[in-house]
Amino acid sequence: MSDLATLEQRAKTELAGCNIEAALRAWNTKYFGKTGEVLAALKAIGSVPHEQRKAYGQDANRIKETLTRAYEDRLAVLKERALNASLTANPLDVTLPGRPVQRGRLHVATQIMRQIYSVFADMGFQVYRTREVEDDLTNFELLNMPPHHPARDMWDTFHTTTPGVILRTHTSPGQIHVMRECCPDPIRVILPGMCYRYEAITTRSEIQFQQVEGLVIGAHVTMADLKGTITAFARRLFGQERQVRIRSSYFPFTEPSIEVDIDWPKDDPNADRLTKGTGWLEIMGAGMVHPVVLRNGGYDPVKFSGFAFGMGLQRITMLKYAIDDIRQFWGNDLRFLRQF
Ligand code: FA5
Repeated sequence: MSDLATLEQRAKTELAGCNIEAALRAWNTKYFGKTGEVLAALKAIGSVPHEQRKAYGQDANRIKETLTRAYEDRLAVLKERALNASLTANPLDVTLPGRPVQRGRLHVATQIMRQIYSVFADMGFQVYRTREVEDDLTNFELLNMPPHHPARDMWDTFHTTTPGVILRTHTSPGQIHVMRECCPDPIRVILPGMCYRYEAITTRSEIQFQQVEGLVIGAHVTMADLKGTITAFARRLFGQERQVRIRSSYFPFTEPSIEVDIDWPKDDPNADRLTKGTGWLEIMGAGMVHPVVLRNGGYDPVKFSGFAFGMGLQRITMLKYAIDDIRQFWGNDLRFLRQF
């Protein structure tokens, strides 16, 4: 009996000294584990002399219950203490607003591309996509530029390891693809896409840029239709106040050929630098489809005529927002991109 009293006292003192949960669990194993002292005391009931057995048994069971309750109480105290400690160490301010989720947006070039689609869709144009990797034949020869034609100098490009396979220098080879697919039906399409040129990068010229080609083929298509279409497009995209200038030019695949400029915003301090002092920036080349090209596309130039244009998407976007450097488009600087 005195052993039981000692056991109870010792267990209680040790329990009071347990200040962390791990120590408490070790205490529990020591007294209540398979070989624990409390279980040993209970097992010993059978070997106690008969006359003391009842009192011993009652006492052993009472100690078991007292210590179990004391253990549970101590565990609850330690858990609460640990919770309070973690709350004060890492205070959680539930009133703090959550971090805003970053929202993506369309690149400014894509936004303008979609505006261009919508302007031409209203004029009855369909979008036709063609390849970026072209053969020399379609990029040059079928557009009336045989090998060694001096006009090829205007469009130096990147070559693949397969001879005659290049990255297209303009969207004009798409004219051949769409004509061959649609012939002899009339055509009214735009062909958007990436172009590549091996040339010096400047504030107005990149080695990679997007163009939107236009092609209209029909029985009585005239230069007046081309002029009307381009002017209507420019008014819709830039507003009534901006000016459109049409100059005569030369392309091997159109005859006659023109180039189209838009006036740079007058109040922009970079106007002189970007327009080389002229006040204008060129946005496209255009003209009446050359009879050789019509024939290469399968159309009889006696019965059909057509116009084509190829505009630079980055130049158009620069003009719209007075962007002073074309390199911003692929620079991936979020400070630039977030403005649109
Ligand atoms: C052409 O590419 C002709 N294929 C356009 C054409 C199509 C003429 C159909 C007649 C009929 P050009 O090289 O001028 O032409 O380019 C057309 C437009 O693309 C330019 O006006 C300009 O807006 C844009 N552009 C040309 N080179 C670059 C460049 N390096 N960086 C950015 N934009 C460019």
